[in-house]
This record gives sequence, C-alpha cells and structure tokens, in this order.
Amino acid sequence: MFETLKEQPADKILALMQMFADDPRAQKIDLGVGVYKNAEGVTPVMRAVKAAEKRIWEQQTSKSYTGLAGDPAYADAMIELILSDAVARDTVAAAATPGGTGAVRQAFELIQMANPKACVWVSDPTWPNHTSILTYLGIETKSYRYFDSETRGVDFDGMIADLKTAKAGDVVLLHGCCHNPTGANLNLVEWQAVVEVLNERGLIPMIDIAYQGFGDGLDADAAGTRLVASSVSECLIAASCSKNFGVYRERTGLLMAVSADAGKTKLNQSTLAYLNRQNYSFPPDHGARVVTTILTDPELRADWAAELEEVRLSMLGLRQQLADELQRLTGSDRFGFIAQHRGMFSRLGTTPELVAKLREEHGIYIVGDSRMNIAGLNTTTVPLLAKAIVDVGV
Ligand code: PLP
Ligand code: TYF
Repeated sequence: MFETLKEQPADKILALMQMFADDPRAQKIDLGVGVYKNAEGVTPVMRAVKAAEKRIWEQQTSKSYTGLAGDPAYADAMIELILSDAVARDTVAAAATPGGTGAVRQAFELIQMANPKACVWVSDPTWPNHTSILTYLGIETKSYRYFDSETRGVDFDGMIADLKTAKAGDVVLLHGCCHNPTGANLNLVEWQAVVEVLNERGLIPMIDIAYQGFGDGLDADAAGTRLVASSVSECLIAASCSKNFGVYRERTGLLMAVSADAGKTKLNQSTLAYLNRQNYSFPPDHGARVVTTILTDPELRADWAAELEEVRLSMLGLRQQLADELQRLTGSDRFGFIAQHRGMFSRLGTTPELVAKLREEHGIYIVGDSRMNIAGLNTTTVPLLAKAIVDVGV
C-alpha cells in the first residue's frame, strides 16, 4: 500500500523555517513563520497564561473527557470575546477545535456536508492552508481579487465585482482582521458594502479570525465579524487563540455557526459535535481551559488584554520605524503602506527573485510571496532590513 504514496507539496512557510534554522550565518533575520516574537526574539508565554496554568494545575481534580464540542464555558467566553452582543447567544452553535486550522477544516466539512455543490471563494491571495485544505477535500474554489499590487492596499472594486459573479449558496471566506498574507484590510464602510453583496446574492460568509487584538485592538479587530454576524441570515466563524493568547502548540480554536433563526441552533450544535466526533472525538482541552480561565477572571483578563496591547503597539511601532527608515533612504513615500497595514504581516509586493536575494545576500528570510512577519524585527534590525530592501532594489 505505501508504495502508492506520492510526495505531497511541502508547506512553503514551514520549509522556510527549516532553511532559516540551517543557515549558519550569525547575522540572519527570520521574518517567515507567523509567530509573535519580542525584541529579544523570544515567543513568550503570556503572564496571564502562566497564572491560569498555575491555577488549573492547583485546582483541576480530573482530566476525564469534557464534551464533544469541548467545555461549554469556553464557547461562552469566546463567543463573548469575538461577537460581544452583536447577536443573541442562542443563535450561536459552537465547538472547540484543535487550533484555528481545526475550525477552518471543520467549517469546510460542514459546508461540503450541507451543500456539496457550494463553491468557496477565497481572497487572492489567502493563507495557503485555506486552498490546500479545500483542494484536499475536493471543494470547488474560486478567488476574488483582493490585493492591489500597485497601492498594496485592498483592490476593493475588484473584490466587489468578483463577488457579484458568485452564485447563490456559494461561500465567501473573509479574514476577520489582519489579513494573512498581505496585511491589507477592509475598513468598516467596506465591510458594510461586502455585507450588502452577500445579502443581495445569497452568499454565505465564513470568517477566519486568527489575529484579534493584533491590528487595531480587540474590539476594532472584531468589528467586521460582528457586523457580518448581525447582518446576514447565517455565517460560519473560525477562530484561533494561537496568536492572541500565545498558545500556539496547545491547539486552541473554536468554530461557530451563527443563524439568525435561533430555531436552527440545536441542529447546528449537534452537527458541530458530530463533525468533531468523526475527526478526533473530543477536542483538546488545556489551551481552551487556559483561555476560559483568563477570560472569566477580571484580573487575569485585564492583564492579558494589557499584554496583548503591548504586543500590538510594539508591532505598530516597528511598522512606523520601518516606513520612516525607508522614506529616509529612498526619499519617497513608496513604502508608506507598511505603516498602514495591520497585524503581523505585510506583503512587500516584490518578486521571488528579490526575495531570494534578500535571503542569500542579507540573511533576511521572508516568504516567497514577499510576506514579512513584522514581529520578527526589533528596533536594531529595522534599519538593516530597510537598507537591504533598498540594496536589492525592491
Ligand atoms: N487562519 C489564518 C489566516 C492563520 O494565519 C492561522 C495561523 O496561524 C490560522 C488560521 C490558524 O492557526 P492555528 O491553527 O495555529 O490556530
Ligand atoms: O501563516 C503563518 O505563518 C501562520 C503559521 O502550515 C502557520 O499562520 C504557517 C504554516 C502552517 C500553519 C501555521
């Protein structure tokens, strides 16, 4: 049997991580994989996470199974964090998943189960795992224009024009905030216009929100998601706690199915539990329990939000420093978009050849599509990156 297996395409981001590790140069900068790093290059365990883990260790008396959808208290806490009071709680079905990727995967499976003919529309570009999983599941996929390679902002007219060609029942995958890989995001007026197209054409939104708190703040980053959830008849939301709680390896995510008709929630809830059972039975609990402990304790929650805010502001500071430095070196505003982008990533908008040159000649690792992880920088490396960008001729 094994002899029939074929080599599968590698994940380019993870391959780059390995290339960086194998590079013997002392002066190298990793702007590849989307992991937050502080000025010392460390991905820290957040203070509130440590405190919650201590509390759980002291107080937990059993590690017996939870429920197929995870601990309901986790769903409650996350629904409140993401949706606030945008929709009534009884319209939301939710299940814990292994990371945001687990939520994305379960959402796609639910779509396939509910409507095998549905086509999923993804932004051009999108997170490569979206298209990889869609292809694996054999779901038809189309892309809508998103990134404007001239302005490095959103090609909003192109996006709307493309979505207007989708057929009723198709699913539109949107990034809740901090678009990966571009860093270019919709403003609230644009979200509203997207909602209108969704409703006009009978399209179903699926929102992937993996960076709440990394862009403009916890509430601002959820504003688009809240607007969509409160304005459409149904939507799916895949959320990740990996980044904003720094619990990457704990695999902590949540899939929500929101229906304006509360009468649908029971069936949606049992469908999510069913999907968990088919794939892995009970979802992981530790990360979810940490998140619940933090979100339900006012002191821990305030400390977590404060640390997350420090992280957000440090990335904004690095963006501004890089944009300023490039302006100084080039005498132009060509790189102003770096300060406008939000979240961990910015797409430089350059060629794979120049990306390779940055790596080979300067030891600077960014993803082949010219996505750089801003959190991989610090105030000392920003000028080095700016100089390298100018040197290679981006
Ligand atoms: N969706 C997007 C757009 C992402 O960038 C990520 C990456 O971290 C995820 C989902 C899910 O991440 P995880 O499975 O680590 O929670
Ligand atoms: O885009 C990123 O870098 C993060 C981390 O297969 C990631 O989302 C990268 C690749 C992957 C899973 C997560």
